Amino acid sequence: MTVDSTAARKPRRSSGGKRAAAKKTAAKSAQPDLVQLLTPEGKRVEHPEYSIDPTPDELRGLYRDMVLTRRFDAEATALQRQGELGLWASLLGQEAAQIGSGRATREDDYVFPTYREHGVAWCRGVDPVNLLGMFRGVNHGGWDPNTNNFQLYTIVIGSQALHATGYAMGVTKDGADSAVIAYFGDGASSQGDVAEAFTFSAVYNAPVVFFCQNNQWAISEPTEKQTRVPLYQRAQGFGFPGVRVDGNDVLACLAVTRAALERARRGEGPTLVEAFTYRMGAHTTSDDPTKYRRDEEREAWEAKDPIQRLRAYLESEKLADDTFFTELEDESEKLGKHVREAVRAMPDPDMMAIFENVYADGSALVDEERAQFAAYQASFADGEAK
Ligand SMILES: Cc1ncc(C[n+]2csc(CCOP(=O)(O)OP(=O)(O)O)c2C)c(N)n1
Ligand SMILES: [Mg+2]
Repeated sequence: MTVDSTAARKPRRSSGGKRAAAKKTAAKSAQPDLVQLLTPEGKRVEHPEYSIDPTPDELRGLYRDMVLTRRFDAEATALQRQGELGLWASLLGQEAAQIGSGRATREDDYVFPTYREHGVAWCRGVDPVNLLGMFRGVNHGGWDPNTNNFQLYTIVIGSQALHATGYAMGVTKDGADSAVIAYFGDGASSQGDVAEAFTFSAVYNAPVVFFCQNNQWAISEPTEKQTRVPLYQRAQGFGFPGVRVDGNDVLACLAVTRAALERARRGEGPTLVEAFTYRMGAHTTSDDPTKYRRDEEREAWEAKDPIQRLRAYLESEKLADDTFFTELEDESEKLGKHVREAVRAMPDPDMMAIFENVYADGSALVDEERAQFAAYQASFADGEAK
């Protein structure tokens, strides 16, 4: 007889009190271990490890960042629907995760994004119009990474975690005291690149923060298909701390990321931050989430909207008045109009530009391809079409 089956035959607890206690413990351990500083209703709560005391100006600034980012994102989606962009990956719902973590970075820190980090790009001072150039297909990336220490968007899932780790190892060799942050998603956490990045960053004690936005979906795959344990717990197996933060709480995201970056700067190595959030929109404009997820799920997350909860706090504490909200609305509309006009005015690139910047010193193969393409184009000239 096995120990387990003996245990199974033990009489059940008869005391109602004991049963209730056991239920409570089980319920507690099943709950995600979430760092939260602002409840979904907009109430400030304290956390013993992550205290933060932003000024009213800073709070209004975070709110403004989120509102403008959402407005820009909505304009980009509309532009794609009208044929002005090839594709758009919306950040709707993830504003707090991105603005909180983005505002935690220092100017000399270095950021490695995925393709959805429009809010982080905003915090780094990247011109939003440049983000759209890439999705319109008129440039090779859109911005110089070294101007704002913000790498180009990376579509190859998880690969930037390795780039960030290598960069962070370089920071240590340079003797600099800056830190690096790599963004990726719940789906990316299953990639080998991410596991390799965890291993290297841990053993080389690299000053890198892994910021995983768990938005519950990797296109149509739910997080349950990525992991059997909460994602932040993965870090423990690699030998560095992991923390789960309410990704719809901008204050908690700011505090947790700031602490992780400071830890990295002190030479204490990597941290995994799992921002527990939700992708309220489609994966990209090519996706239709109604095919694989229920409206009720989205509605439940809408009640935890990152912008609404900060607004509720600003209003209840009288930290912002009607003039502030009205002016911000005007500013949002101006931003939408500005990016729309700027995108439409973008000149089409020269057809041959695709062959530029492939290799720094050129390549015989690219030269051959360029010549072939030029000949093909020339074949369409008047009277010469074959
Ligand atoms: C190496 C690689 N495999 C597959 C894809 C196709 N792909 C694009 S986005 C995506 C899902 C990523 O999900 P997640 O990491 O959760 O990020 P999210 O899109 O939710 O922000 C996949 C599989 C890719 N771009 N790169
Ligand atoms: Mg995801």
